[in-house]
Amino acid sequence: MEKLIGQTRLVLTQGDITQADTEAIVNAANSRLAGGGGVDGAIHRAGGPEIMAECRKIGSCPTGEAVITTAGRLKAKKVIHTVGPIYRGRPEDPRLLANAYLNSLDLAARYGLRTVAFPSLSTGAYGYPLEAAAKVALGAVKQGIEKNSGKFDEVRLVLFGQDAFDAYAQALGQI
Ligand code: AR6
Repeated sequence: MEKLIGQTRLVLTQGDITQADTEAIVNAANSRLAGGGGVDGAIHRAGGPEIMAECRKIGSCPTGEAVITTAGRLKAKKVIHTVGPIYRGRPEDPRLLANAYLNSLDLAARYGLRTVAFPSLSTGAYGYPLEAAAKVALGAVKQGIEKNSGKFDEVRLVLFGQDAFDAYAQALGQI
């Protein structure tokens, strides 16, 4: 499923982001860049120890911001690590979630990475409700594409499972 935003394809797919053939893949990290479960665990396992070695040098990343490392053995050239909010139903949750997408796209644009794959940030261990997260995510991705006009060929959301895909498909119809 996809939608054209300017010259950029915004694509929804279902699958495992570690297999994505985009130039950059985004990791749903924690602010200590310490590794963990979910997508974070899968990316470090598939990409190998070089990624964690660079994360250690960087040290940390505040919620809503993004940092970049090698992608090790992955097909991607770079991994962008961003930190979504732990969902608590606070008014700042959507802003922090949007910032994670926006800052990741700004970083990709700055590095000349023209294709970027995201997982559904914050909707696993961090507990952000899927429907609400999908709206914020796609709104922020659209804004990030428009802000970095001409910098991306494709921005892809790689969704894990049918429920996540359905939530994003519905939100895509609303942006
Ligand atoms: N490819 C794509 N999506 C995936 C994959 C995969 N291989 N594996 C899981 N998902 P989560 P968060 C989906 O928990 O909520 C970690 O421990 C998953 O179904 O990975 O941002 C970090 O170290 C869910 O929809 O990230 C942090 O401590 C989505 O990815 C914390 O979890 C995000 O789930 C971050 O929590």
